[in-house]
Amino acid sequence: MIVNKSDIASDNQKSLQDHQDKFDFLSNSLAKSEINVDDLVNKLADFQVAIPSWALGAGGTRFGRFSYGGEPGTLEQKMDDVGVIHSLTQTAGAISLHIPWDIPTDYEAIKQKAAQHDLNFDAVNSNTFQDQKDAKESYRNGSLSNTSDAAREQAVQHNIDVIEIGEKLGSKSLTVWLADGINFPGQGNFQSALQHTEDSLKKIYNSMPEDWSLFIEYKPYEPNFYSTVIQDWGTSFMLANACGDRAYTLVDLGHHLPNTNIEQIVATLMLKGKLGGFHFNDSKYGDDDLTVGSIKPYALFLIFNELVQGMQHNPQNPYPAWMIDASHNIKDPLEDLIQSLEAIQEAYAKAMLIDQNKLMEAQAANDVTLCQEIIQSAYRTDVRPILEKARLERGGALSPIKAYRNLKVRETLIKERGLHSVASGL
Ligand SMILES: [Mn+2]
Repeated sequence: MIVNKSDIASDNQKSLQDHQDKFDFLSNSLAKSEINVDDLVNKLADFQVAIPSWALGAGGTRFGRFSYGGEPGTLEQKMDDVGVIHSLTQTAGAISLHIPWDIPTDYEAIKQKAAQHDLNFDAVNSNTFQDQKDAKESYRNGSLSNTSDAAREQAVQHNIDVIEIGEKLGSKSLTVWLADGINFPGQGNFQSALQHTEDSLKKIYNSMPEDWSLFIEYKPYEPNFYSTVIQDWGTSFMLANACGDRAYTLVDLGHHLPNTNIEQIVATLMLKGKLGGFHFNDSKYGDDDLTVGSIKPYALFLIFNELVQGMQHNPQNPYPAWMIDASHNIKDPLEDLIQSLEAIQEAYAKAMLIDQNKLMEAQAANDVTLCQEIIQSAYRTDVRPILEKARLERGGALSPIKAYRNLKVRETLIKERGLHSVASGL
């Protein structure tokens, strides 16, 4: 299914005047604080977040999975779904492929599909957290950290294969997330597991083309519940440094223990030029992969404050690769992704409203109350008219969720693919 610009434009008509009134009011009041609204609109319009190929179907837990009608059964259909989201939001201009779930069979056709939907190929993701059919070695006891030379070699080779697939599509980075770890004290040796992981990552790093980057993701627990080899940002940072200049840490919002100060991690990594990628989601208790901004929107805003500052003042840090990494257990996955994109843009826009000069003055004067006032005044501003404007100018929907429903996207997908289609991979 393709959502046409003309259909979106006619759906926008109903709320165009309302949008204009709200936008004029907001831009007038922001102009008094010497904020350039056009600049904000342009920055938002340029901000593109990748959608992973595994997020277009219903997710699930180890207890069960409730599939959603009209799920994409092929990579082509997944790209069509990202195309729908991008048409409506104008902020999902990239797809991140998971290998081996989404190996293209016809590369030219896939590249054409991407061009048709105006999508780039973001980081490719390897998978050594489950055994593949006919694989010689098992990852039951780890992949890059496995005590078996043969298992480690197989895992390294898989990552090299993923890089080759990514190269054919125009990707420029590889994301490695390892499930490696142990469930019981004494089950494994911490030092040799870490050393094996470092040695394996170096082999992968040295196999990358010169214009590629390696992103090393961390996670404190799950699937292992006693120890994870790459458990935190410090371990990832250390491994990235061991690999080289083009290896970076990847921060996934859900991969932290409760109450971790993620904004401080972001600031530290950007100062050191090592924040390569960022995965968005939200969580209440653990890695529960909820819709971005649904639980802790203020924390997301504080994180964006650091990201904005880092993007402005840390030329040593590359522009990060953005991706949504969430699981949609009961909501329509496309609606969930649209809501996430809106929450990301909202946090980004609000962070750009913070008067950094005034904040620095207040910090220098140790005026704690004023510091808080400056931050919270930005957070309390309703920036949604700016988001609407950014979408409108690029041909997107004023309200993507309403347009999605008015244009009967899910009903059409069910008609095209059937009620019982199941997204491949999950
Ligand atoms: Mn992730």
